[in-house]
Formats: sequence, C-alpha cells, structure tokens
Amino acid sequence: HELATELKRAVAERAFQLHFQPLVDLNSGAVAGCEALLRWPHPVRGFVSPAEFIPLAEDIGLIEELGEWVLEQACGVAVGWPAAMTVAVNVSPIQFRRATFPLKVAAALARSGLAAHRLELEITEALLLQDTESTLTILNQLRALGVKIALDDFGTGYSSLSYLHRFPIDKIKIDKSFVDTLTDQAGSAPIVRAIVQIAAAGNKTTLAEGVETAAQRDLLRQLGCQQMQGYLFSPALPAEALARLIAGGD
Ligand code: G
Ligand code: G
Ligand code: MN
Ligand code: NA
Repeated sequence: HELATELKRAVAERAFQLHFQPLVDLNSGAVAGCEALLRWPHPVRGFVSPAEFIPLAEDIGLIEELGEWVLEQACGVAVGWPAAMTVAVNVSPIQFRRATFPLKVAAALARSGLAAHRLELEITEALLLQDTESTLTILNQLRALGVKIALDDFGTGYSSLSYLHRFPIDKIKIDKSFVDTLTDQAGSAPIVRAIVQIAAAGNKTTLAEGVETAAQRDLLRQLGCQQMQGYLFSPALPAEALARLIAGGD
C-alpha cells in the first residue's frame, strides 16, 4: 500500500501540521479554546484528510506515535495562549487503551508547562460501550491528572443518554448532524434541548459542532447550549493565524 509507506515516512519525519479551530462561548462571544486538528500536507496529493489517514495509522500501528506528537504539539502551542483558553485533542480509541496513555499525557503536560485543566481530551461514544470497566479506570486516571474529558460527535453512536452519568465526562460535543437540521420545521431542536438539559443536570458543558449560520447560533444560545464551533466563526487555522485572531488583529 503506497499511502501506508508514505504515512510511515511522514510519521518518522513529523511531516504534519496542527491547525486550531476556535471553540466560542455562546454568551460572551469569547474564544474559550481551540480543537487541534491534524493536517498532512502531501507533496503530490495536497492535504490528505485525517478521516482517511487516521484509520490507516490505526491499522498499521502508527497512531500512538502520531497521537503522542499531536499531544506534545498541542500543549506546546496552547501554553502560549491566554490562560483562560483550553486546547482539545482528539484521542484514538487505540491510543486511549494503551496502558501508557495517562503517562504520555502527564509527560506532555510536564514538558510544555501547560496546566492540566487547560487540556481537554476528545473521546467518542464507542469507547463508552466497549470494556466499560477499563474505560472507567482510564478516565479516572486521566481525571486524576486534572485534564478534562469531552465526548465527541455526541448522538451519532448508540449510547443512551443514561450512560452519560456513569462516566466522568466534562463536556458533550453535539454532533454536526443535529446542528444541520436545527432550524428546520420538525427539525432537531427538541433533541438538542433535551441533550442540553440532561448535560446541565450532570454538570456537563455542551458545545454544538459545525455551526454555519447565525440562525443556528441564535437558537443554540436560546436552548442553553454554552459553546459552539464551526465555520460561522472560523475554520481550523494554522497556529500563527489563530494567534492573530485571538490577539484581535487580522
Ligand atoms: O478536521 P477534519 O474535519 O478534516 O477531521 C476529520 C476527522 O479526523 C475528524 O473526525 C477528527 O476528529 C479527526 N482528527 C483530526 N485530527 C485528529 C487527531 O489529531 N487525532 C485523531 N485521532 N483524530 C483526528
Ligand atoms: O469528528 P470531529 O468532530 O473531531 O471532526 C471535526 C471536523 O469537522 C473537522 O474535520 C472540521 O474541519 C470539521 N468542521 C468544523 N466546523 C465545521 C463546519 O462548520 N462545517 C463543516 N462542514 N465542517 C466543519
Ligand atoms: Mn473532535
Ligand atoms: Na468533533
């Protein structure tokens, strides 16, 4: 597999970039943090999507090394942001289940000097359904370090809402598919309202993903959702462009 060979080389050479997409507080409009999104600038293929190369990295045993690089980079960049800003890092289930993962997280924090509460790890619902006991153990280890846990793409998996309270989760990221139909007649607004209420009852923050219109933003605010992320505010940006954005320049 040609792409696999190239990916192997790219990981060895750290030939990736991290971009950062702002997470915006719906009430104040302030940038509360950013999600780190991996980019692979391929000399011939252009930017290869992580949706394509992350599963490949998982298949060929490269995800730990790649994930560790992402973690180190993300913490290293975020330490230069205002102290109120967090950084969110996507964690592959394979990476998450390695016994050394909490140690890797602790090492990235120590090396960068980033306060643990400013790091948010994004996991997916599927993790909660498999090996529930071990998942709980790992989540508790991570929580003991002081990092935050966010549940990514919420609503696309098969976990029930009742599952939420069994796990130490700080934030729920409502999947873009709910945001897409939010302002439609008979759309997803009642579902989003229910998710926000259940999250609030468990002291969890809610964020809506893929917000593209002002109407979606306004309704989300009205429904009590706390944060949003999406092209309405900004796509993922290189670190320098993000720094200019938060400094208020352009
Ligand atoms: O940014 P974009 O829409 O291209 O991302 C596509 C997918 O790749 C998303 O599901 C996103 O969560 C995932 N992804 C992006 N960066 C990372 C990363 O650093 N690690 C992992 N495991 N997944 C990532
Ligand atoms: O799976 P995850 O939620 O981590 O993936 C986030 C993906 O969504 C990234 O690839 C990011 O580039 C993309 N994204 C972020 N905001 C928007 C948006 O407003 N619209 C669309 N279509 N995609 C978005
Ligand atoms: Mn994510
Ligand atoms: Na997401």
